[in-house]
Amino acid sequence: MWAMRAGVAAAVLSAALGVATADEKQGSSAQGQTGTTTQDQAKTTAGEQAKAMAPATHAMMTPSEIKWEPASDAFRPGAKQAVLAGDPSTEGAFTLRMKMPNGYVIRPHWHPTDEHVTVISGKLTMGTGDEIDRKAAKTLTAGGFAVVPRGEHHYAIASGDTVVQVQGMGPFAITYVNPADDPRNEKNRPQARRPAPLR
Ligand SMILES: [Cu+2]
Repeated sequence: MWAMRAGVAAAVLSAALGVATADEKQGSSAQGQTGTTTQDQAKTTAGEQAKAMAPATHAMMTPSEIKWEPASDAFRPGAKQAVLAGDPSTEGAFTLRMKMPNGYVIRPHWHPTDEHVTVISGKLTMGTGDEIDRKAAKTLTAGGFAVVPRGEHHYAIASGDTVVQVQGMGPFAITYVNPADDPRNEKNRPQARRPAPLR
């Protein structure tokens, strides 16, 4: 669900174009970390290992010190985001938060990496599949948690002002099941239908 500072947002969006590659890389490094097999570990390049093992940058913040910004243009207008740790556009662990207004919907989508979601406040109704099905979905209140494996199609709906924390291994990207739901597609943007101002 998620992204980022301006520069990071661009990188994450471009990462969406290289989903297969990112998926492969992530798959091998994720398996390497859990020590599944030595073969998998051998596939992990030295560079990836160095990045994965690099120490995190120290950070401590009160809730009021978190700096919010508009969510990336991969999301419909109205959501805000804050990257708390790491850089979702590159390899390595990241933590971000997303703030959504009441009724905000993230249409069915998937990510090239696993997504860990913790509800901080409000309510998030989540479900899996290619269509939103509120009866089959589950509503998570503050303290609720979900893991969405990479590639799994899922969706989310906020009830009340809602903040969620998203953690995972980058590069993080979002692909909508239905391209018509992707606000990055020029024709889906409301402003694209407005005439250009006369000069
Ligand atoms: Cu998601």
